[in-house]
Amino acid sequence: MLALSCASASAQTKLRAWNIHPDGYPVTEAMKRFASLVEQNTGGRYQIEVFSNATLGDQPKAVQMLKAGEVDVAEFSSGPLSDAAPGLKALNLPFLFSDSAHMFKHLDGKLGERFAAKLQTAGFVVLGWYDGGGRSFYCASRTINSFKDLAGARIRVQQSEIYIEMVKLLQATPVALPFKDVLGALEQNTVDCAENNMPSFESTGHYKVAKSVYVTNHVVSPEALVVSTKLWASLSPADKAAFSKAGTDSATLMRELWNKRVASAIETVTKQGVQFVRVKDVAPMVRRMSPLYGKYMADPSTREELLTIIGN
Ligand code: BDP
Repeated sequence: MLALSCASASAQTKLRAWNIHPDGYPVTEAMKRFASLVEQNTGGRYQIEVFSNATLGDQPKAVQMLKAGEVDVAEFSSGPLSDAAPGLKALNLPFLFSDSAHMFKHLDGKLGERFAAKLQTAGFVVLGWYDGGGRSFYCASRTINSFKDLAGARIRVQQSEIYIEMVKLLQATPVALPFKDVLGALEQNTVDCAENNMPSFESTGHYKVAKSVYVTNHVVSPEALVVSTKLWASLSPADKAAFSKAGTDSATLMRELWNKRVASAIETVTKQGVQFVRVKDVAPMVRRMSPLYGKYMADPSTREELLTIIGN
């Protein structure tokens, strides 16, 4: 008995998971489900502790930590992830996907496998594609009736090259800040605007300061549940299958929770007086983004995927 319990105790591996969101957020709840399924599917040999609210560091740092195998599991937005795996940049191009269904049509198929292969080469093993939703601009100090009203604004962006490029093309000033610093920056008027999906706009409290949303859905992009290649290489084939199944199941849960949270976030912020202006015609904004399309179309690491998405 004693020998048995010692053997199982020593065979237990504790893993750390990085997460940027708070409790109750779809990403957090799906990661917790992933952790409990891994534990269950491996007979308790793997235990994952989810560290939420970016307590282990901001996202660019966590991307590097995961790549180096210093954390084992994480959930990343495709913006910061694409700085470590440039082949992913195609996924962040504005107006590429019309909505999440269009995006998952590709990601749940061959294209998802191709992106996952690129990520694996860069140190990240994808176990599930989560929904990053559609991102729109919102401002504290101005009402936006056209994308031209964003010109000259200081717009907070993720610490990611493609977002910086996008905002420059709007003739605005990109201010790259960690997620947790955005509310303070809006309050202190060191930025005028930010952009995000509705669940993050609501969960962070940005809506309390930024009351004007310009609904562009300019980026519809995925997020990825990943484990380090270091952890992956240490798993037996049976444990790999157990982790993969847990990842797929957690992504299914995430997407369900996401759709509900988008609806409830819009309801909450509307009650709090947020005004939405819907973009009437995206064509002028798309034209403004054309240098980005040109750049990534000419780039051999993104071209083939872009052509596949554009063609379907
Ligand atoms: C949220 C993403 C999160 C990003 C954040 C941001 O889920 O990963 O860090 O946006 O804008 O929607 O920084």
